[in-house]
Amino acid sequence: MSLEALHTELTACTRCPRLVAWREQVGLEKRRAYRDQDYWAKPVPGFGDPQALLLIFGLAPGAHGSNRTGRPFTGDASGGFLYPALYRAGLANQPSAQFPGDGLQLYRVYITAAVRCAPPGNKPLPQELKNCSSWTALELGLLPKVRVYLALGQIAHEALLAYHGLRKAHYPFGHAQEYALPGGPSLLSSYHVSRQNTHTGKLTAAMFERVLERAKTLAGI
Ligand code: DU
Ligand code: SF4
Repeated sequence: MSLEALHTELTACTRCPRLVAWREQVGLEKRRAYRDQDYWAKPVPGFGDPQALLLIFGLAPGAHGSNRTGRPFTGDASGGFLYPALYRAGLANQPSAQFPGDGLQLYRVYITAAVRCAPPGNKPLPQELKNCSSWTALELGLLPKVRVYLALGQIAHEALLAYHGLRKAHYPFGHAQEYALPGGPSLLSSYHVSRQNTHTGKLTAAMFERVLERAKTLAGI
């Protein structure tokens, strides 16, 4: 199966009833600034280079970000931090990410998330994480060159451990913490790029730049 075929199947997924209801409700109610737009309001497929060496693994779509635009981290504050950082690191051709078709391209990087539908309060339930892990398995299976995972936040970190059948007690999450997973890629983790972290100084641009440089070194980019 190709990534395009997978993404077509994915966008029809209705496995999590709570998330189906939420993604659609947000898409109908909208945020005032976006009231003239049609929200995507479906599962959000991954984006980037199919030959990626580095996989950036997020938590879930933002209600008014990728749940609106249909592309990971596109159109909200998280993406407004992430994509300029990727651009400065030489991993993207432009710093801005507004909507699919804006010309954005990633180099040697692919972005997806643990959960592909926007969850209330940005908090997926354990069952929802489990449901979406089968899409993770399919998507990662189509990205054979990935050498490094960059997990954004503890939930993403633990979802990748679960995917590899590893116990989270043996691989605790920490900012800039890294592990060589047995038989798998390296796992490097960062605080999530959410507004909550970037606007409070918990995650600064300099901190994230160092993590990206480390990810590039580990991946051989
Ligand atoms: O149609 P395509 O060239 O396979 O690209 C699909 C999609 O992926 C497009 O929106 C650009 C993006 N992409 C990328 O970001 N980096 C690449 O190296 C190749 C494709
Ligand atoms: Fe399907 Fe994942 Fe969305 Fe659940 S979160 S409905 S498994 S795409």
